[in-house]
Amino acid sequence: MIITSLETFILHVPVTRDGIADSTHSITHWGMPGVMVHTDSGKVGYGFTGTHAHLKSDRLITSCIEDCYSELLVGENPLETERLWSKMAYHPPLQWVGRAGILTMALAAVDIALWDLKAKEAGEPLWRTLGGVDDAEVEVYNTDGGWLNFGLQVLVDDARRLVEEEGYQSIKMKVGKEDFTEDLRRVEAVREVVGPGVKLMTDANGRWRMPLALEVAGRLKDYDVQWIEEPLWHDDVCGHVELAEAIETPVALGEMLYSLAQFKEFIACRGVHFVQPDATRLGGITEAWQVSDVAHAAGLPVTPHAGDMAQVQAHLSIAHPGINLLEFIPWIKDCFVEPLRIEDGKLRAPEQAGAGTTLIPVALERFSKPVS
Ligand code: 0YR
Ligand code: MG
Repeated sequence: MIITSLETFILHVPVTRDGIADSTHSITHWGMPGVMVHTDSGKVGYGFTGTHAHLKSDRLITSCIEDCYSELLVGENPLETERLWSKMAYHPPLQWVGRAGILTMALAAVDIALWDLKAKEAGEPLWRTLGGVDDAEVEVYNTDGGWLNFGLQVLVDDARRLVEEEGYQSIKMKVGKEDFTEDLRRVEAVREVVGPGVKLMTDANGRWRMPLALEVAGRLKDYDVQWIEEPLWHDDVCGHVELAEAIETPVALGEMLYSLAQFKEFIACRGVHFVQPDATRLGGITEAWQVSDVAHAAGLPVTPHAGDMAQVQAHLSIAHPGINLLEFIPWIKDCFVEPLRIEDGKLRAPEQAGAGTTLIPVALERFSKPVS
C-alpha cells in the first residue's frame, strides 16, 4: 500500500450544553483539525487532534499537515508507522521550529490516521492490532458533569444523574474558583450527593500557584478525592514534586505534556501519581504507547486524557496493560461510524476495523470549517 495524498479537515462540534468552563478555558465547541490519508488501495485513514475550536490556530495545524508532513509521506508505505513517525518527528527543519505544540498535534493527527490504516488493512479494531485481548476491563470516568461555570444545583444534579442514571462509578469535577473556599464547598456537596462509594476526581487545569496549591489541595483529603489534576502550571516539575510530597491526595497530570521526555522527567522525579498521556497532543498512538510503557514500568497507573474524547484511546486503553481507567466526554461521539459505547461505566470494546476515527459524511458536512 502506498500513500497517495493527505486531505485535511477542521470540524467544530458543539459541546453538549451552551458552553462549559474550567479554571482556564471557556468553550462552546470542540475543535477537530484532522486528516484523511488516502492510499492506492482505496483505504482511507482518519486521524485528528483536539482543540478549543479556534479556527486560526486550527488552521496552523492543518497547514502543518498539508505543507510539511504531506511531502514526507506521499509515496511511502503507511504500514511502517514507527519509521514514518521518526521521519516526521525528527525532520531537521521541523524539529528546529517545534518539538511541542502545533507540530506535535499535527503529528498526532497523522500518526493516528496511519494506525487507523494499519488496523483497517489487518481487518480488525486497533486494540487487537496493538495486542489487546477481548476481555480487558477498562473503567470509564465522565468529566462532562463537573464544569466550573455550573451553579451548585446544576453541579450536584449532574453528578447524581451520571452516577444514578448513567451508571458511572467515577466522575471528575473542576476546581480553581476565584475563591477557593467555594471549591471546597462544591467538592463537599458533590461527595455528599454521590456517597462514599463513587470515585471523585478533581481538576484545577493548571490554575493554582504555590503556596495556595498546598493549602487547597491539602484539604481535598477531607472529601476522599481520588486525585488532584494539574494543580500547578503544566511545566513546573519541581512544584509538582513538592506538592506530591506534601499532600495526601495523589497528583494527576499529563494532558498538556507534548513528549515522552517531559513525562520521563515527571515520572523520574515522582511529581505525578496518575499519568495522563493524550495521544492527540503527544505524537499520536506511537508516542502515547511509549509513555504508557514508561509509566507502567515505574509502577504508576495510566489514565489517558480525552483530547480525542476517548474515541481513539479506547483502543490504547484496551490493549495497554497499564491502563484500567479512561476519561470520557461525549461531545463528538456521534461524528463517527462507530461511536464509543459505555455501559455501566465500562468500555465496550469497539468492533469495527480501524482506530474508531472514521467520520460519517454528515458530520463532515455539518461541522466542517474551511481549512484555508
Ligand atoms: C475544556 N480534562 C480536561 C477541556 C479537559 C478540559 O477546557 O478541554 O477541561 O480537556 O482538563 O481533564
Ligand atoms: Mg484535565
